[in-house]
Amino acid sequence: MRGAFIVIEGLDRSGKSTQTNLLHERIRASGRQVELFKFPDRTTTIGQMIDAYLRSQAELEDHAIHLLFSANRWELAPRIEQSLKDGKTVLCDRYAFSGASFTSSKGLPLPWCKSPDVGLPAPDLVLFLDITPEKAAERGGYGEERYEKREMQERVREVFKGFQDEGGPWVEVDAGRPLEEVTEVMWGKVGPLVKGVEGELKRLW
Ligand code: T5A
Ligand code: NA
Repeated sequence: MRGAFIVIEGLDRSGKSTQTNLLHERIRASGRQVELFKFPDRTTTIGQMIDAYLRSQAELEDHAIHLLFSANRWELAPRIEQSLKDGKTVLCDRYAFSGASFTSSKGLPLPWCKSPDVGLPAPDLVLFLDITPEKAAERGGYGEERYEKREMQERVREVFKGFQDEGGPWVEVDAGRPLEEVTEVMWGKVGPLVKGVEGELKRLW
């Protein structure tokens, strides 16, 4: 048995970080081992460049910033794999699906956007927190960062929906509902995986 790799995706302000933190606590409280990752991880050298870009304090060419987001996942991939080998559940707040969705929504071809992430660990479950851009905009803090604009979020949502149509371990969650209800729906999917999963870790895409 190895740990399960669980990715939480969704539009900006859909509640990913709130729900990922709640799941983290809940798994820990159940006595199981769990590791939390978040992308972008703004603490690394690459992450600091991404942070400056997102806060519009630095300009970067579209391909270049995309490759930095991917490099940020690659630099942490060995830690993700080790945690899974150690039997820990890995929760990941955003991953390569965000990478491909956001950059392709700027107009770059989707196959190109997916290419730098080929070979990264593939999740056993993706929980996609779906919310309308209107509802997301009503939540705190929206509009402060580069991509938090209505038209951009609408395009991103369409690309995310395309991943869902590809099949795979993709579960859509209505994130416009009250916080506790969303948590319960997510726990229903996550709970059965925290004792570990059988089989080799797969690779993207
Ligand atoms: N990006 C990311 C790329 O372009 N390429 C990539 O490869 C990657 C990985 C930053 C940006 O980077 C882009 C995508 C993003 O535009 P980020 O650091 O994850 O990504 O962004 P954050 O600003 O940290 O997070 P989000 O804006 O995405 O918000 P969350 O985590 O979805 O939402 P959360 O939990 O912070 O909640 C937002 C607010 O809503 C409330 C919360 O209390 C909070 O105030 N809330 C609810 N209110 C009512 N009902 C509910 N059910 C609620 N759930 C949460
Ligand atoms: Na977040």
